[in-house]
Amino acid sequence: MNEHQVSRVHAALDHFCIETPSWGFSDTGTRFGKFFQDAAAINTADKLADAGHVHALTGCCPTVAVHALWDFTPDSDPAEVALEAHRHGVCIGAVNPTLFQSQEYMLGSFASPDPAVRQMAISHAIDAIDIARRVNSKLLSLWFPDGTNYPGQDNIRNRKRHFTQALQECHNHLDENQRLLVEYKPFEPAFYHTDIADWGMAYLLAKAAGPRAKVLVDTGHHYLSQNIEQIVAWLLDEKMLGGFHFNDRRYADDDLTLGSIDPYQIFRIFHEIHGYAADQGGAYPEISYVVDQCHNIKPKIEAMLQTVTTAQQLYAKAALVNHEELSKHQSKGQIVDAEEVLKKAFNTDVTGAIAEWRRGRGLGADPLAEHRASGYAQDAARDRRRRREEMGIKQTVCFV
Ligand code: PSV
Ligand code: MN
Repeated sequence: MNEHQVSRVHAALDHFCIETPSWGFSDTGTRFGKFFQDAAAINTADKLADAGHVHALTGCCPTVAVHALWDFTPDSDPAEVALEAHRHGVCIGAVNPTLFQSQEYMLGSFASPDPAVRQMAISHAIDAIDIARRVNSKLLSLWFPDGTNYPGQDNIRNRKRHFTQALQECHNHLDENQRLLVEYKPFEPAFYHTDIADWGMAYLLAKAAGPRAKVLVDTGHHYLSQNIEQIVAWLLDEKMLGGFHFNDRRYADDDLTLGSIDPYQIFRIFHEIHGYAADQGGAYPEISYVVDQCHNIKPKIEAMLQTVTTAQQLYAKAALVNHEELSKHQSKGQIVDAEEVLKKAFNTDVTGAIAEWRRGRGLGADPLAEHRASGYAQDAARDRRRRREEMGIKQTVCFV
């Protein structure tokens, strides 16, 4: 890599932050069960400690996404949670209302046919906006389980209108500096139709909700072979891209660690973002990058570090695309040369430049190796095993 390339990598890393999810540090699994780890977080304080540790090692994860019902009990003081985060060197990021586990939501939340349930869901989302305000977060991130399981089960157009109204109501409660993100998903847990099934539906609902509503792209929430970078390009062009939930998948919403299956796809997504910024004279749009993964058979922190460092690498590689050369080839229809511009950037080894960037910030060159050498996981396992015993929690553990 020449000096110019190294400085492009450094400039990209200087502004690239990725938020870790509180739920990525606790025991999670699939619907077929969980495999327990002693070192997994028991409570919100543990999750924030783990998130702080990941940030201390990587220097690029200063915020933590939280889920309203998982991280805030009805009697907990949000300001205390924010303080706890600060104690670990991080801040609270996106606040996610939890609209998918209460029994009332069997037929949906914002789109439930029962007006009382719709009201309950809206009140919970408004409470989450209040939590966001009190923890100084600018983001309310909304995902809904809503949909139906059988043809004829409910009126799809009515449900769409319920969503529009409810999102408008939420939008009315936002502060000037807060934003609302609408996430889409084609199926699961509803299997006949999902109310916000794709980016077009999320786009229309966000538009109808108000100017501070944008679309959130979860990379796992697409049908196989869908061109996600095209969706990203369109949303960027419409100024409607609000954020990402990053994970990888082989089949559907597999929630695997980022880049484990298809790193080139994430590179192509980042390329669209760098290309857009280049067209805007180097100004990057405000995009929230959040990890959303459920690594149930990898040690939690190691999996998080893998995802974060992979995101940095791919973001850095995509920053190396030579846009002038690319558009020259594009305008002449030089397909092979145009594609080679992307491949050349993707195949560049950025490891040295990233290590240098880390050293410049007083960080170790290899976060995973640093983590393993730190003994953090062993200490957490010992402490959390003892606390679980004291709490009367008995579980067979698969590994530390
Ligand atoms: C749903 O599959 C989802 O992607 C939403 O973003 C939730 O908030 C998250 O997963 C919870 O695991
Ligand atoms: Mn998600």
